[in-house]
Amino acid sequence: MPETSTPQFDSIGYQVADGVAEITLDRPAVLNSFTQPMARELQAAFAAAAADTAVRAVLLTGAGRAFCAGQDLAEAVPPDGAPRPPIDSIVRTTYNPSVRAIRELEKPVVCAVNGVAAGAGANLALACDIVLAADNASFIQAFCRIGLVPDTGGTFFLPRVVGTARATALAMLGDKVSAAEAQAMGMIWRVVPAGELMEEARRLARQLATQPTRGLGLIKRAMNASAANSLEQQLELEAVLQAEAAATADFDEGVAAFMEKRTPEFTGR
Ligand code: T3D
Repeated sequence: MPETSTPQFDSIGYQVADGVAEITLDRPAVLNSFTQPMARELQAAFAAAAADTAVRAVLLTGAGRAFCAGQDLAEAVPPDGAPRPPIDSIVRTTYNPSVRAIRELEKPVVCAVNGVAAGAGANLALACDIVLAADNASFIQAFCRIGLVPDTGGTFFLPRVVGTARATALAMLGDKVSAAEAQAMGMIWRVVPAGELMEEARRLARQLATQPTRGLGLIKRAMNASAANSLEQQLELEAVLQAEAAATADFDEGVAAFMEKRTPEFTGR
């Protein structure tokens, strides 16, 4: 077994069990809104999950009654006339690397949206691979309510998952979208009764952690590229990725198990 040490953070929970790194946004008094230190910790947590071969899936959630209320507005606009930090720099150092950390991790990321997901919090959820939401959760593109533009990849992910018409209306109106509406418009994978959310999200993440990890990572690479590729480019990429997937021990195991009519035991190699 590789030696791993569990990193400790101030505003992020990080635990590894059963092949799953569970990452919890943990500033519940302010609905887990983002400060720059919290974002740095989130990025470090994803880096730890990437480096740890025992981690084969990630589960992202929030502590308390919210998933994440976006940027901590007290940090973005300090009271009493203190100088305001440049917002473009906050976006570049807080949100952009966090989205990249999720999209570039070649392991599945499940998001359990346990309550309101607003602003950057809503779009952080959309950056994940499979999103479950509690039936009392909601999604708000809150940016327009304070004169801002969706960030954290919102203008990338949202039109792709719900279409331009809905994405534009959500971004310009800032309406609260219930979990059921989010599922109906294809924004998330599934709504779960609030009391069952974490059990279901952990079951799903553990299930993913027993699957062919490298193959799942390659599926993610294909999905990432799909947004910008032509059909021809994507067909070629699929051929390249298939060669990489077929060279894994998990492919050998999957075929052998099929032929021998037994359950495969994937190792993530
Ligand atoms: O740097 C930049 O600005 C650029 C980057 C921008 C990225 C963004 O995410 S911009 C969008 C920022 N987020 C928002 O505008 C959402 C603000 N929050 C809300 O609209 C509401 O809190 C919610 C709709 C999310 C939830 O409403 P509700 O009624 O359930 O809760 P609440 O009472 O409003 O909030 C509870 C507490 O959390 C409250 O503190 P208190 O009064 O108990 O001491 C509230 O101030 C605090 N809180 C909630 N959201 C934030 C926050 N504190 C700081 N920043 C927040 N974003």
